[in-house]
Amino acid sequence: MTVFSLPPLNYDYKSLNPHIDTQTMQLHHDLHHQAYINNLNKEIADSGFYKDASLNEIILNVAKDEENKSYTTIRNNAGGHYNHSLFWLMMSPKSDVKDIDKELMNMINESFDNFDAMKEKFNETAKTVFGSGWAWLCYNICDKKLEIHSSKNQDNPAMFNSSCLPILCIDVWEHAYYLKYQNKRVDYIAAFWNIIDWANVSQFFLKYAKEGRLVEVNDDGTVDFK
Ligand code: MN3
Repeated sequence: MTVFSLPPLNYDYKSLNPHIDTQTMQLHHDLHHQAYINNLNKEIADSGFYKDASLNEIILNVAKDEENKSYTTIRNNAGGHYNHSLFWLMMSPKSDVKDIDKELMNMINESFDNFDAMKEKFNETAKTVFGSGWAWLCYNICDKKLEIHSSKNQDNPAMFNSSCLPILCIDVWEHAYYLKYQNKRVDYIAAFWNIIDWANVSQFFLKYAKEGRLVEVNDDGTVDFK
């Protein structure tokens, strides 16, 4: 049976300060992400549903299993494990826009006219998620363009459209920002741009999305950049 586990962060909890505070990182990683993993492991153990599936297989197939009694629990918690695993890799204390690969920058310019227009659309989408959810920059393999989407709860865009492959995301659940920013979600979204790991985002585009593949998150939450 597949057992899912928590990936370590590639940086210290405190290293994203002042943009994301230490306590938020600790609670978010150690407790919130771990809870999705625990709930996912328990549901699979109890139900036998998806007992030998990889995390990517669950993400890409769960929407077809709406009739299953484990559907909602698996959808929420597999989404939680996948999305957070990716989110930790989207961030770095050594963020530098110069790390954006040229091919990705060309795709941004082609899809949105320019970088700032993409950023503005991403921010507006993140700001207007009602309740808990995420905003996403995705590569659409049919249109061969980048698109921006939002999702509710722990849904991932690829669950409902396997042509829509995420390369960048922001968690806008209150647990991601409330300790430092309280109700000022907009300030958290603005700060996020100071800690984006553009080298990793570029790899997600080049090695996965552009090749028509959903970023492969291993069952232990790590990603192989191959
Ligand atoms: Mn979260």
